[in-house]
Amino acid sequence: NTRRLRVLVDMDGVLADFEGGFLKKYRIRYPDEPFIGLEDRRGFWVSEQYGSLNSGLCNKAISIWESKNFFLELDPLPGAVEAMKEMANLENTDVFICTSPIKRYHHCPYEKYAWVEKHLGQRFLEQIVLTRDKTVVSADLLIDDRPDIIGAEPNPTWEHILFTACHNKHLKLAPPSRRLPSWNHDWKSILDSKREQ
Ligand code: UMP
Repeated sequence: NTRRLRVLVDMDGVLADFEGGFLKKYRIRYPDEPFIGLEDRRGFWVSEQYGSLNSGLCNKAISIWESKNFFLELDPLPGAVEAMKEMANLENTDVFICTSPIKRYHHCPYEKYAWVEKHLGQRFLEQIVLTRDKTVVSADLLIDDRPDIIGAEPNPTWEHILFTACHNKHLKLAPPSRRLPSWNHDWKSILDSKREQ
């Protein structure tokens, strides 16, 4: 009589190293421009913080993730691939990758699928949810590094677990909000806390 647990896992900043991949390619393409070290990142939007350095840098930042192979070539974050495979093999557990593609769609949606196939295997292609609005997707948990997840549904079914990233690590969460500091921390206990409720 156990109900299955449904977990949504975000991709950029949780499974794939968007921030590291961005900074590396930005510095190669714009070696004479200023940049923001990962320890100085604040706020979810990379483009906004670069734009605050000087206005031309907003579009230069955007040009990086709009380029072919940006999303495909992101490295997995430490422990992410192992955790996803383990989570998918847990009893009574359904895992979905829930990710928002950029609106310039020429490369990003294709490359997200290709990344999942490359790092997680073909069977994970069944588990992908591409949406710009995660509030309309129902689940018990959403593991995501974006602090403010809002949309058309004012009362999402999921509990948001904030995955720690360079841009959000200084935020003080209001209780009862919870974090997952990395995939090397005890994510299974967070799942277990939502079972049989
Ligand atoms: N993104 C931007 N601008 C930024 C930072 C990220 O458009 O400054 C994109 C990259 C991802 C998406 O495609 O936003 C974030 O999606 P989620 O991690 O919320 O799924």
